[in-house]
Amino acid sequence: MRTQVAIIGGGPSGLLLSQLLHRIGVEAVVLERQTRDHVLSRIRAGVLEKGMMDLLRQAGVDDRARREGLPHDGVVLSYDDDRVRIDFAEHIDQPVTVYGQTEVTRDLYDAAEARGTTVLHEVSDVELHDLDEDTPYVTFMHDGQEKRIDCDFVAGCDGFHGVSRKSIPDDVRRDYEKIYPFGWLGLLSETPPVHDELIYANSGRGFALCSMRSPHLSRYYVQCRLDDRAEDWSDEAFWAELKRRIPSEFAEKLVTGPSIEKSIAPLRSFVTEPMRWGRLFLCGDAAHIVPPTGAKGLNSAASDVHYLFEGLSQWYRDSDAEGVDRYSERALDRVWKVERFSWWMTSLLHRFPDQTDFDLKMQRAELLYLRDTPAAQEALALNYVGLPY
Ligand code: FAS
Ligand code: PHB
Repeated sequence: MRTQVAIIGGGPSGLLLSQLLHRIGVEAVVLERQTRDHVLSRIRAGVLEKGMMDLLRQAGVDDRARREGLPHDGVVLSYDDDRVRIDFAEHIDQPVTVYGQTEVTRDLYDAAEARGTTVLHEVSDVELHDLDEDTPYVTFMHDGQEKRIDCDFVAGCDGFHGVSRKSIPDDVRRDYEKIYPFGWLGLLSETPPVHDELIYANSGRGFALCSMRSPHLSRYYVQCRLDDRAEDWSDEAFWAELKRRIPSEFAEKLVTGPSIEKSIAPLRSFVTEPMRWGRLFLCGDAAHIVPPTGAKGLNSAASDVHYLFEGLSQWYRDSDAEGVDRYSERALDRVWKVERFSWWMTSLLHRFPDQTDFDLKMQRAELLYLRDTPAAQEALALNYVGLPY
């Protein structure tokens, strides 16, 4: 088999890139190790930056997101019963859109099917070859047979546990990592959200987040221990803990109900450099991970896809390598700013096991400074709604 771009991974990064390339007549094949249903069963991100919405429009896949997505002009941060609303409209007049990653991925899969772009599911043993040559190729197992795809480029969109990052030689690649001493226990419930905007809460018992997917579907998180298991938490225990962590005004009106999904995500900051080696380009979680506190994971995958798509377009349209040659530098410049914001939000809003009384005073002072300082609110708003590409 031959194609122009072999894409490893059928998550949001790989699917979005394949649909953008299709729009300009560049052929791509997506190799995904799971079934479509398995990919769609994952409950992950919930907030889309304008840049992501614009890319979905560019890919011709934004209809449902614009119809069903919820534009949000602000977000609430609280510290026990103190709180501040960050008003996006006041500072930058650019909303975010609350629309689940699951729905983004579903829309991308539907577009791939409607347009006949190739997504091979349940592949295994994917290996990347001759990446430092002009004629790279990919081998893999599919339907019980060994297959080979010859291509011009390989896009490594296969997430943190994929094969692509590890295909860059150890003496070329440098990894940067910070592991946080807690996780997030997430719960999805068919209940009305407790507030019409997201609430990020820092309390004496730890962090909590009140989010949503629609006016009838809520998504909540509480900071939990690394050795916690989702099955250790009854719904009642989750709701009781959430109520203790959010401001009492909201706790009193929280509508609880049975969980339809409950899972724990570990938190880490991670970046690999470079994001390009020869004809291989890493995108999204394959290259970097952020703690979800800044709602940046999916959105920074989107900015990678933007830079890579621009570079590939330049290559195929103008036979100009400038965009692909500068991909890693451009993508990493924004990635590190997003890593900083996600680390800062996580440090501001969580309780750490080794925190001293002085550390707690610093956290509280940071939140009160935010509450009382428009310039600080503007800085947070700029990062939350999305830095420019
Ligand atoms: P993905 O991991 O989504 O997709 C990679 C795909 O590659 C997967 O479908 C995988 O099956 C496939 N793959 C892996 N290895 C392969 C191989 N060898 N061959 C073929 N295919 C292979 N972000 C937020 O903004 N907010 C959140 O609340 C949030 N919560 C998260 C919770 C969890 C548990 C996780 C893991 C991530 C969360 N994220 C969140 C981040 C998440 O949204 C990612 O940023 C987003 O999925 C990135 O998309 P991709 O880069 O496509 O990677
Ligand atoms: C979510 O709705 O899942 C969500 C929203 C904002 C975050 C993290 C997760 O920062």
